[in-house]
Amino acid sequence: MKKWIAGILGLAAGALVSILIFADFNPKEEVADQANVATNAQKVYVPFGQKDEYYLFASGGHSGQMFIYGVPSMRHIRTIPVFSPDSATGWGYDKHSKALMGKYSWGDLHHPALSETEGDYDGKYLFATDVANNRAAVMDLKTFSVSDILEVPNIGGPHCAAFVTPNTEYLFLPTRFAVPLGREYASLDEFSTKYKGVMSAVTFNEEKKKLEIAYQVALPPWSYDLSDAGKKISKDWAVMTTYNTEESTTEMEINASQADRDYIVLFNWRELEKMVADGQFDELNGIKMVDPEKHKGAIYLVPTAKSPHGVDVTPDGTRFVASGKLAPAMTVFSFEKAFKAINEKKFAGERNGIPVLDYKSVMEREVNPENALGPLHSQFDDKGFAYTTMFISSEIVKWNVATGETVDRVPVQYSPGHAASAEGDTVSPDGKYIIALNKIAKDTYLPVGPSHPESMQLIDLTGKKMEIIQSAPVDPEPHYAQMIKADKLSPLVVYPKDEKRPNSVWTQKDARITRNGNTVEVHGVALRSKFIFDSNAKRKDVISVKEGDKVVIHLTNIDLDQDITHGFGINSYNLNMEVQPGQTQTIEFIADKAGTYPLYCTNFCSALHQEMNGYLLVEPKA
Ligand code: K7E
Ligand code: CUA
Repeated sequence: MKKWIAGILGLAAGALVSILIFADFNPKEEVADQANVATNAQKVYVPFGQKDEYYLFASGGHSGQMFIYGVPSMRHIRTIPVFSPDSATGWGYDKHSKALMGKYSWGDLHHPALSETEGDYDGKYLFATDVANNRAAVMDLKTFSVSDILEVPNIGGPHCAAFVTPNTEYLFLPTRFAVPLGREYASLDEFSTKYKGVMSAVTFNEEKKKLEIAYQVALPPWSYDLSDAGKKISKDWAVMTTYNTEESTTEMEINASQADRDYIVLFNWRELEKMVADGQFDELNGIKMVDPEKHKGAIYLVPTAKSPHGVDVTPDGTRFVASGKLAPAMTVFSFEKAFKAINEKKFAGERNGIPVLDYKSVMEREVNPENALGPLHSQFDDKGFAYTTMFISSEIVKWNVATGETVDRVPVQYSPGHAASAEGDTVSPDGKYIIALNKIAKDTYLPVGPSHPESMQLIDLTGKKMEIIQSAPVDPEPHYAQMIKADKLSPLVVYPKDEKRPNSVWTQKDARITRNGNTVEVHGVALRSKFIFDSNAKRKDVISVKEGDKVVIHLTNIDLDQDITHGFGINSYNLNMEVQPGQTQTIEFIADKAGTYPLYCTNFCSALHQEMNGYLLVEPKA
């Protein structure tokens, strides 16, 4: 009986809903919408033979990789393996990448940063850091591959990186987790005295293609969050947010949000550089460590709304904008006001020996769009507008930096972390597009089980209203991305032939196998469609070794032809590498399993690719 009544009520409710829907239905609007869909489709359609206008370099989060998309098509073009192995490219298997990966097999890549010249992306290099295992990486945009990975000692989780200074003088790596100085054992009861939030200044030696640590700073044991480098008038400075200035050591979810205010750390890296040159540092594990309590004059604190997440410097370098995360507001601060307070030594006190500036004397305005919740990160355009992601209310809010006025908002699906605007972190953003990097896709795409992909939504900024024109599912996890004009990059077509390159072989007749004690060294070539390891042998595509031998295989791809990549996999030896046109790669292993092992080209390279194989013969020990 009850069910029956409920059924009738349900039907009635359904009818009411249909009436409301039909009452709302306007055929004209429907037609207009279709026209809109068609225009939007045109905006993102990149016809065959044409290329996308921008590259988007998107963080792969805990996949450890870097994803590359074309904008506006939003097509995934390539993945650059960085902190995790990748059998498709042999990353983590060949000698070079294996050495760079060291003992780690995963990473958590949060923030890509393009190299800059005069505050503009120069298209030369791309940096990234690994929160999981304290590493920094640099990719060369000539080859779209990693040139160096540096493990940074003394730190715990460089989350707030990488961001570069206007001429790529430094990339700074502030950390999420405080650890005891030198990462010694220390009880958490000694958190406030022994633990530190260590920030590292890393430089890139372009000639050697190496990352190096210039110095570190032993900051108070707080969690440092998103950071940004200054520009123009603030070019010698950088800012980073903090949370857990409560210094709690457990149940952070509650305990790290007690105080009404946390801080923005404002630091002058030119001053820090001078201090280090003047010997104002202690040495720890071979690294110059600056203690701001002892050496003053470079670091200041600006109080801000509790537990901020992002802080972003405006393109003209005059302001920095902090986003509240827990407070529903963005706070705009003035660099000029901060410099004035610092020059006049007008401080509101000290915290852990670091001067605290007076909030009111540095703050320009608090921006509080109605019902907007969970502001995380801001991007900018060329017209003085900021675009802030609202994690909780799932939208992007466009507002005027100079007046604080909200001008537009667009709902996104769902919960955006960062957004990335075209040339957004430069002194001259393009203002054409912004991409919302959403944490949750829910019902947006074909379902693939309980967990769904994340999503990116492309938003057109050229009209009066922001308009979503494309959406793409992405693998975990889009934290941040940078969008650069494609014509700023000029990638190699083939690796240039270089006869002096160590272990390279450029003709079939120079291919050889040599033995030195227990080491067998192969200098081979790969070409369509064969391997030649030993030009004098009866079977030129066979490598014969003895069980227990160390085998070193150098392989040069002598097809100097666009996109003719060869692979090299050894059946059941868990080895694979890729050799791009003109490249020499090396793989090293111990032949610890006797037997017969087919080897083959793993990258489809010609009509006779399937014939491109040979054998590794491992003769058993007597
Ligand atoms: Cu906001 Cu790691 Cu940039 Cu993710 S962080 S969202
Ligand atoms: Cu070479 Cu397939």
